[in-house]
Amino acid sequence: MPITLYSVSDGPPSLAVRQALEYLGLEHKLVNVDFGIGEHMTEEFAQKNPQKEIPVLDDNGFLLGESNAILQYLAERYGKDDTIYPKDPMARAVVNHRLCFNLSTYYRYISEYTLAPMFFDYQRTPLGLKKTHIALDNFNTYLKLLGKKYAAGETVTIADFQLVTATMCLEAINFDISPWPLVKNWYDTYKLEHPTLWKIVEEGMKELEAFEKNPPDLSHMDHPIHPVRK
Ligand SMILES: N[C@@H](CCC(=O)N[C@@H](CS)C(=O)NCC(=O)O)C(=O)O
Repeated sequence: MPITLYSVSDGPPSLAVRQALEYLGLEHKLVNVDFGIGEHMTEEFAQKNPQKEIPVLDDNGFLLGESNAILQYLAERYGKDDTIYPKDPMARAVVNHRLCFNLSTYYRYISEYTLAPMFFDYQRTPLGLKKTHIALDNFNTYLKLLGKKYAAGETVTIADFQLVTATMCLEAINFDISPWPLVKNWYDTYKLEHPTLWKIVEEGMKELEAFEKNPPDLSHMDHPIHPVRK
């Protein structure tokens, strides 16, 4: 049985995992989960992921949620070498640090500012903007301290897959990242050096760009957490 990924076409965590599948050359089936109709909130989906979140990996019956865990699993199980997830403890610690930073701060702040008001009844506030600046300041500093081409070293790792998808949310709302020159340079380099991976991300970015201009109508949704725009 091939690998199945339950994903959403404009979801940054899904797009991060899709880049790993592409990079590793893994045959897989993509099952699109329809966020708009709340397919991920059904009891059937909860059997796959009790958190009712997308993505979920199904590797021959082995079910795994949380995109960071999925990336780590795919790289460890299927990586031909250890480039995208180094075995050396210090190099791996830096990758893990970036993955944690993305989950706790970078993607969190960026998605709260960019995506939440796109889909739900939230506003972009000065506090949200401040947090986004903090996220970018932090990442710019990490790039400076490391002094390498990519987020955790000279070559792309699974951390870049996440950080790139988070950064594209800013591009989708036409947010200028040039005041963070190292982030901008890293992002541009990634697009240039990894066009096939970037294409996966870009497709999601275009969808978000369209939603930014024409917000989706989710008024029918009964969301357990987010206020729905009526
Ligand atoms: N920490 C999770 C987050 C996944 C996540 O938040 N996915 C979004 C779609 S992009 C989702 O399923 N949200 C559920 C909802 O808003 O109802 C991961 O990295 O996999």
